[in-house]
Amino acid sequence: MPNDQLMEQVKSQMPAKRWSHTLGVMESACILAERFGADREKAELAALLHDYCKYWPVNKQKQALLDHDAAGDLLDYEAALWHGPAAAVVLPAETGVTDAEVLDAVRWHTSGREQMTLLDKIVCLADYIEPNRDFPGVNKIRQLAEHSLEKALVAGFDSTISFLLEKGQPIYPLTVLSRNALLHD
Ligand code: DGI
Ligand code: FE
Ligand code: FE
Ligand code: FE
Repeated sequence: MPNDQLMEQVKSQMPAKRWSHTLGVMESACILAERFGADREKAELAALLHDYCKYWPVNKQKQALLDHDAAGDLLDYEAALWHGPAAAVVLPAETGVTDAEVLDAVRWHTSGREQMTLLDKIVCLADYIEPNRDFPGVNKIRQLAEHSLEKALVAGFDSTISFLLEKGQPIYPLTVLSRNALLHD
């Protein structure tokens, strides 16, 4: 378990409900790390940190991205996509966490990326299936996660993409590229 001080610091960034979600992602990430042979400590740490900036005002998220030259094409898309990349750039100064694998898993937890690492996959999938999650199809994704990280993640991205289509929202191109890449992982 990461130290109490770091736990408290993350907790202080978010409302109670998001903290429960974070604890759920930590629990699921540990289970998936054991199941698929990833570093459990790193999976748990990335899960703890993944939504660090989720409740920051969007202008603060945007400023963090700009200050670190990390905005890329993100500002052309929904603000819902900014919190992972923003966390990845602010966490070293905010928390002292500098592990590049952990920061990458945080950075890519919403969209995925084309060559997802084992750790990226575990954090992204844990975010979908943690025990508090309840959306149509989540149990199917949990079932797939018993055996295949990739099949479960494709189902996760499919549910996000369907939801966005339903709402008439833009789909971030990297989300589609990640989903397609996972089909032949
Ligand atoms: O932060 P969480 O709620 O735990 O989960 P998340 O980081 O995976 O997703 C955050 C939000 O981002 C979610 O409401 C759906 C949205 N989202 C995910 N992928 C895309 C997206 N929004 C757009 N516009 N395009 C995407 O590709
Ligand atoms: Fe998130
Ligand atoms: Fe996610
Ligand atoms: Fe999350």
